[in-house]
Amino acid sequence: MVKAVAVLASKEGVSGTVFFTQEGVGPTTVSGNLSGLKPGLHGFHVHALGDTTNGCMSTGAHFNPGGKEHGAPEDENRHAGDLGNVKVAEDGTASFSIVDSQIPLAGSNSIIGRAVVVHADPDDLGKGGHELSKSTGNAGGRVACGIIGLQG
Ligand SMILES: [Cu+2]
Ligand SMILES: [Zn+2]
Repeated sequence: MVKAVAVLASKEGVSGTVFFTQEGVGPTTVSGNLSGLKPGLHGFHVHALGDTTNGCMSTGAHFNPGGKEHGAPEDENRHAGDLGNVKVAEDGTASFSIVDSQIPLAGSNSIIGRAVVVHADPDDLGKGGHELSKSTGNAGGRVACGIIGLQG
């Protein structure tokens, strides 16, 4: 079992912890809690770079080793980093558990050292018809992020 964790914090008061586990070459389970967010859906992605020198802006684009378009987690044509949305309750918190097969914790497409990003707005999953739908899901600003690191 490989385990990883990302600690999220932001100047806007968003905080949280996201855990990743993978057994062998099976799917990766992503679970965690967030707080300080506006109620509703928020885009949730793995971005390519674990670089926060310029805050969440320097984490690059959605992790996309397959050179595909932005999409929903269940789509064939999606970025590996496209984890869809997290749903935030009226109290500003979210807790979630996502199982995904495109974000391994080992091997050439490993997400270790990359970043998890929470956005200000809903991810339209590539279907919104906006000019950004096929690249970012038009999910708005990056309100919190954390670097994905190995956990013992
Ligand atoms: Cu993103
Ligand atoms: Zn994407």
